[in-house]
Amino acid sequence: MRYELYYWPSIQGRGEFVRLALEDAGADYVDVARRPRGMAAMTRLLEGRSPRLPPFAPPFLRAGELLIAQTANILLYLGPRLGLAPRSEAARLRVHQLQLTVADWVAEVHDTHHPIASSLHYEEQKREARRRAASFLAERLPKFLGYFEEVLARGGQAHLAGKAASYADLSLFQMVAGLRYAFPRAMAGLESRYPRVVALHDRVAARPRLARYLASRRRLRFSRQGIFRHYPELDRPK
Ligand SMILES: N[C@@H](CCC(=O)N[C@@H](CS)C(=O)NCC(=O)O)C(=O)O
Repeated sequence: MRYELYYWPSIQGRGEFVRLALEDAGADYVDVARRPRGMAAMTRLLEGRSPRLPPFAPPFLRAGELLIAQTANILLYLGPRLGLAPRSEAARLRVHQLQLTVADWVAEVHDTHHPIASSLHYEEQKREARRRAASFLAERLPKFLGYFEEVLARGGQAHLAGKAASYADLSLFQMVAGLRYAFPRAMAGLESRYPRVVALHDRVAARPRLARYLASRRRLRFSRQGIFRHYPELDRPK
């Protein structure tokens, strides 16, 4: 099966959670919008008269006849096919639950720099962003990190869902990597409290296919266009 991933071509964004799974598995896939005329193809699917259920927003995935949107939903589908999901239904639901928690976390990270409206520039909501980021760093970031630390502690295994890695582990890696980029001072101050999360990040980064991907040009750089943005004034004060 050759998968077609549709996502904005110049940012990691939410598409990166899907890219990581495809790359880790060595799957055959096309990052459509990064190809010539790919953006037009993506726009057609978003704005054209078909399919019957159009995606609301990227990322979305074409897999044969299926067109699947919503990051966590795409990963729910891909997980078992890429060897990145546990076998039992109960364990798969647990991984999906963790992925939905990551989705909530991602939305909160986005809101640190765009607390009022995605359609406004950061510069037009700087004051609100400062307040939002301060509360995110003081309250929400420790709560999310602490939650995943506790899940790892209770599981007592190398990964969130047991011995083997799942797509939720890859996503947790991406959260740590993105947060380190966006909030280097806050993360440096917090990380020692979450040793299992940090160890998981390192374990995922060392997975052979992922390590090759992360060092390749296919891995887009973090930037001020994506979800994780570095604005020094939003980070913890020096
Ligand atoms: N809940 C969706 C959110 C998708 C989403 O917000 N996509 C962004 C890019 S990361 C977008 O293009 N949004 C356009 C819009 O919301 O109008 C998911 O997890 O996939």
